Amino acid sequence: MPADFPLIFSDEVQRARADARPLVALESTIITHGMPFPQNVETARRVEQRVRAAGAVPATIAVMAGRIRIGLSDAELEALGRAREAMKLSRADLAVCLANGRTGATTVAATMIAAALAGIDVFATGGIGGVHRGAESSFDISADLHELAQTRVTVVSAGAKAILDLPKTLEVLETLGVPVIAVGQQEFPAFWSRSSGLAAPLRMDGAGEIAAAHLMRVRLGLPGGQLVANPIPREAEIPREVIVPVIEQALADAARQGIAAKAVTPFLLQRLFELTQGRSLAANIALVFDNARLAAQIAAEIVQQRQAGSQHLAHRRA
Ligand code: PSU
Ligand code: MN
Repeated sequence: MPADFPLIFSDEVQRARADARPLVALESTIITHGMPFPQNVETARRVEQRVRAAGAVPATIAVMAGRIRIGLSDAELEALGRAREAMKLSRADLAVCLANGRTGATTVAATMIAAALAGIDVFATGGIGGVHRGAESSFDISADLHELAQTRVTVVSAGAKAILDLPKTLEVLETLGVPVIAVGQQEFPAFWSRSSGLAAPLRMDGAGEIAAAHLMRVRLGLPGGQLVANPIPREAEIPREVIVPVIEQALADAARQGIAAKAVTPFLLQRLFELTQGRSLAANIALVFDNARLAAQIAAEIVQQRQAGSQHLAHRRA
């Protein structure tokens, strides 16, 4: 990478790279646009701790003052969590934000781009963006889906948020050739609920298998990532029959207020928080923690399997 390339590693991430330790990328839009202060900052720190506890090194990604930052200090996390003016960056916005020297939070799409540039294989988040309800007239389909089709990062999520049109989201992912892998169950999970009523196209039961599939895609030269859909832990879930009517209410409020484009997802999350008296946020935090753990295990497996593979090859060549 040229010296003036706008990508900066934190000391912790730099050391992990030097020692070839497993890394897990974390997004920042969930901090700036997905959760209220101060729970956002506290959650971001605790997510990092979960990654460390599970044997990997966390790399929270954001753009600060025109540089892509791979790994943030505590003070930087706090500043981002308090920032009111941070841009919400997807693929389309990233270069403009950098060129203008501005600060912004990376969505799933932009975090995948940054992780790939930084050589990070695995990324943990809450839920990905997808096909919004009414997309047949609004055309609102998250750029996250196209990113999964072209950037080689394994994304650990709790499925897609049930505020979206989940059947259409799965159809688009299939069209784009993105493997959608439910973990430990046949059903595609729906973020706050373990169940969506929809079968996931693929199922795997552990980090080792998911890592092997990631490495197989590399060997085949396939671009694009994998979407891992890890159901929310049982004790934290909001059952479907409880959350669905609340979602209908939030969607009706959004329609009445004419909320559109980038503002839709943050508006709905905030409205659900109010309508459930904070229960949606508690569930969101619990699922992100569990995704951080699973992502760390996958990242560790990828490192191990890669080493085992190269030893195996060296042995065969000898
Ligand atoms: N999931 C969450 N909270 C969030 C998001 C996802 O639990 O804030 C963010 C992610 O950054 C995702 C983005 O990439 O919402 C999708 O936004 P849009 O639908 O505008 O593409
Ligand atoms: Mn959108």
